[in-house]
Amino acid sequence: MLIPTEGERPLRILNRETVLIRKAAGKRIHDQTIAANVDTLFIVMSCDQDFNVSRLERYLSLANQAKISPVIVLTKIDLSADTESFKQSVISLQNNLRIECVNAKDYASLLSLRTLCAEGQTIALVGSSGVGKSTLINNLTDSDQSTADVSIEDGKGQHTTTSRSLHLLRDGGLIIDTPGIRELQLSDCETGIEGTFDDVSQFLGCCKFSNCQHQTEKGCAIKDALEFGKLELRRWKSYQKLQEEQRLRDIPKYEKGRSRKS
Ligand SMILES: Nc1nc2c(ncn2[C@@H]2O[C@H](COP(=O)(O)OP(=O)(O)OP(=O)(O)O)[C@@H](O)[C@H]2O)c(=O)[nH]1
Ligand SMILES: [Mg+2]
Ligand SMILES: [Zn+2]
Repeated sequence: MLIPTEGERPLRILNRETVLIRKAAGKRIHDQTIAANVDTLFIVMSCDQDFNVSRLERYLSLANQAKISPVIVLTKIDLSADTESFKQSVISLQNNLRIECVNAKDYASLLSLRTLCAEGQTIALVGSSGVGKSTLINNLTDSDQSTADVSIEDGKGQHTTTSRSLHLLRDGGLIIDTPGIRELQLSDCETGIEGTFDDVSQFLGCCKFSNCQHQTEKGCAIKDALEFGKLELRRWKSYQKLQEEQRLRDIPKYEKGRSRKS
């Protein structure tokens, strides 16, 4: 971990060019900055029961909102009999999405990730507890972050990393370890969601009625797209869920009950 030594003072505070923000856990609505001036977001997910496409869509929305290049890092390929099927589920999510399948414990397997680790590059890691974020850091840097085995019963991590930390990559760049987040709550993220779901957005605004609710209306472009197999139902539902969360986030608390009933 990079800790300023005695006598070292910040020379300059850089402007925030990119900011990763999430909604903080808890009842009160407030934002929490995860990291700033990040070039690449490693979205880490393991090839086991942690794997979840909807959660990946959440993380992709976060990256797209911040205009940070996402890389999906699928870990624990050494423990999976069918890495290819995990990879195939990810490929369709976004055009030109970079996917790297690794054994985070094996340095040789990280060769392709290292091309992103050069001097001048800053990387942040996000993903559930136990997927191997700190293991990756330990192999890409000279740091010694604590790691711990996942639970035998449910395969979940133990929330070993409890705070964010910045590390110098052996290849010259910087990398930020973060505590595991299982249920990422998006902050103001409408543009990021639209960007992540361009298969959906291409039909929005194409319905006959401009106030179409995409339910039973005639001339609904979304309904037609679903019916004719041009849009996947899971993607549409996932998009709706994220946008609904955005809508509720913007409604003051006392109105939320009313909004759900109506
Ligand atoms: N076999 C195998 N084990 C891995 C791999 N990646 C991580 N592990 C193991 O998975 C466990 C959890 O790894 P961590 O690096 O602590 O996971 P983390 O994402 O940092 O977890 P939190 O700090 O709790 O958020 C450790 O026992 C690692 O050795 C991998 O690619 N293959
Ligand atoms: Mg960790
Ligand atoms: Zn419609």
